[in-house]
Amino acid sequence: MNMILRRLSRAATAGLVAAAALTAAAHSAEAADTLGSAAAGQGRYFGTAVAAGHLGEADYTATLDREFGSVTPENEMKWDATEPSRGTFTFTSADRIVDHAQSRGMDVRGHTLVWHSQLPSWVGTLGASDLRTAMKDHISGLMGHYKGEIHSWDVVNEAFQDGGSGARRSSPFQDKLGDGFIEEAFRAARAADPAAKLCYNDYNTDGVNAKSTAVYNMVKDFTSRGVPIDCVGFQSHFNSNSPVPSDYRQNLQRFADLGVDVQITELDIEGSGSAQAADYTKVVQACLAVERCTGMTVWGVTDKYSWRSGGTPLLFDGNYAEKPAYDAVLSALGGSGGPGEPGGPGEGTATCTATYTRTADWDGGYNGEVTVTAGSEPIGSWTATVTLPARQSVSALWNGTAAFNGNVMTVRPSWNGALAAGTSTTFGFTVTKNGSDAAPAVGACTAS
Ligand code: 9MR
Repeated sequence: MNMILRRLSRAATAGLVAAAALTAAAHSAEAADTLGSAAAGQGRYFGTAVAAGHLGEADYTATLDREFGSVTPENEMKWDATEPSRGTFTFTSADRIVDHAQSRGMDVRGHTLVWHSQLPSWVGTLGASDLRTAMKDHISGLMGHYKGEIHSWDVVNEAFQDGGSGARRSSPFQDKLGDGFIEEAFRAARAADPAAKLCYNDYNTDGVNAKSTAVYNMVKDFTSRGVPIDCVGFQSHFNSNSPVPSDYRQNLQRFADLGVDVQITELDIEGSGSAQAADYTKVVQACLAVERCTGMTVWGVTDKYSWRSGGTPLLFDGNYAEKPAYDAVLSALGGSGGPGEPGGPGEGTATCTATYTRTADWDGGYNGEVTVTAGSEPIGSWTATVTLPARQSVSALWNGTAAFNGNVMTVRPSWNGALAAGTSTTFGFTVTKNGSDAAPAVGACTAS
């Protein structure tokens, strides 16, 4: 059953059936000139966190409705908001967001079922057996209310400590139920809404590190034992203390290789201008390079309502103007108006440069690396040529695809074609010397 049909159960009671079906159709017919439609063209969703309290602001909803294909209630589905006292559920604010999204054809991410924070105090007073029951009741009550209406749920959020230990974080759940609370939560979630993707979500797990490896080991254990888990969420809150990791893509890929989807769930990057734009490009390219990265969510519509508003980490400024980061994301998603598209910023002026360095050397061979840098306009793709000295041959190539004509190797991007203005990517290759230690010549870079 598709999402629109499944939505009818709760939407019907609110009298929204016709509107939901009609606007969903209209949404999918839009041209790919918005974040949501460009991402959809790549088989991904592009979403944002939403606060119910801002839905009355015309510019906020206009931007939300135009640009995004998925929404995550920023606080409205958390335990303190939905079950402030035991057994009494309140869905007013969350329903407002879900109804708004559905009436405009947007999908909804659920955030979050079991978390140590924004937890009403009554939960912490329960003994182990009562707490287990309360946790399962919370999951079934909340998921049941939105059954069939949420594409992915953060079932457990932030259960691991920061730092090198890979240990679980202290919480009422961890302290009273032990490590097993996580799988108990996932099993209860599968029973409550079998159609929803069930995710584990955390922060500082975006690169390969002790914390992400601890989560990785848990997911590996779950998949090997048949504990129901479908995806891992990477919050991706970045700033100068916590920059976009250089192994971000590799980290997403190693989780995907376990057989789960990966999602970027709370993306924001403090900064401004082209540096911020370049970081956003890296994140989008990493997701697009991983087949099982099914979508991205930024943690808010506008800088002025961000939890880190001082760091201006989002795609729209406080007046809802598109920032360079917005252009970079749209461009990386291949949206129209992007590089090389009619009317796009790169049309006719896309340029790049390529520079070569030898990065490793041994008796019989060496590794070369070429850095491709976009000029003053964003580029959608590039081509670089490397001419090898006589006798040398290439035995391996990474971050690019090669075609050979005699001793000329023409390299095109594999996943790393789109570059924001002034930003770079690299490809590398291993050469067998066959008795020649001469350097290869890197020819002109062409961009489109
Ligand atoms: O953005 C949310 C902010 O409005 C709340 O005050 C805060 C309270 O804990 O939670 C923020 O969202 C967090 C999310 O739920 C989980 N990951 C970290 C997010 C930023 O703190």
